[in-house]
Amino acid sequence: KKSGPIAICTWGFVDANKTAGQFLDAGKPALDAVIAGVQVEEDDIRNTTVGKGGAPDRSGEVTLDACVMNPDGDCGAVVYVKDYAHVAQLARIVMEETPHVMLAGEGAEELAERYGFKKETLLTEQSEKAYKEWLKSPEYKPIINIENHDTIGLLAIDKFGDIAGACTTSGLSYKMKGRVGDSAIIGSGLFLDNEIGGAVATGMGEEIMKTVGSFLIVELMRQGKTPQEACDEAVKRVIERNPNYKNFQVAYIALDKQGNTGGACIHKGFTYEKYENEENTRVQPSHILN
Ligand code: SD4
Repeated sequence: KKSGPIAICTWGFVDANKTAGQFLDAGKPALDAVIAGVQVEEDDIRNTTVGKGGAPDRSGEVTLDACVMNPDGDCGAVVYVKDYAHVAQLARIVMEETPHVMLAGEGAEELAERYGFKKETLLTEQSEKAYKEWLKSPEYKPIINIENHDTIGLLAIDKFGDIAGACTTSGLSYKMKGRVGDSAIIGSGLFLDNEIGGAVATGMGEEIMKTVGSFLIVELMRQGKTPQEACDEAVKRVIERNPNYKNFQVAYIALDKQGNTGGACIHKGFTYEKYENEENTRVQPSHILN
């Protein structure tokens, strides 16, 4: 079966996923589609976990992490980026225009400036207000499902059958200064192999990194598991090694080269979007806890 175009993304990001799907339908390469898709959320100030409007760290600063992968297996990532919202595109610049895979902080910001990215304040009136409220009793307690709006990871298969992916976030709200999560870590927040398929993650980044979740899923698919079976196994890996799993969310979605998709999470409430045959639908993944 020849698959594609297909786009899937974490959480309820209908507009982002449709944008990616429409790029694919227009014959654009998967990498263009995933970046255009996630940019919808990087620009949406209502999303408190991605780009502009993202929650700050506990010192009040918004810092973004993102990565991308293309069908050739090339990848790029940026971490701890201030003042530039389009970090998935910036990760692409790292991939395509530098000899490196990952740039952090000032170095990444200088690259953004050099490539004409728009410099802007990422803290909004709303996110500043929420931060000031949080400061009144500053407790670090990541929320499990932020109204089905959170980090966006997007995977796509284009008309040529090639797979690309992107993942972008402001990280966990009120994280420690300097904290970097899974979303920019190739193999954790995102991994793909154009021969096999791809996976992206959302939720408690520390747990995703400890189990290298997205890489695990792709390798399980390589061994013959379906995307659904592979996602289930990756969630199982997390809960087996951490008895505290009731207190955090981890969710994965995956697709294989044939266009099959799957998703799994710890806590019910996470969903993913799937665009195929010019239609976008919401999919309920499997879950461990109600
Ligand atoms: C992180 N995984 O920085 C991201 C945050 C996230 O649902 O996905 N929240 O750990």
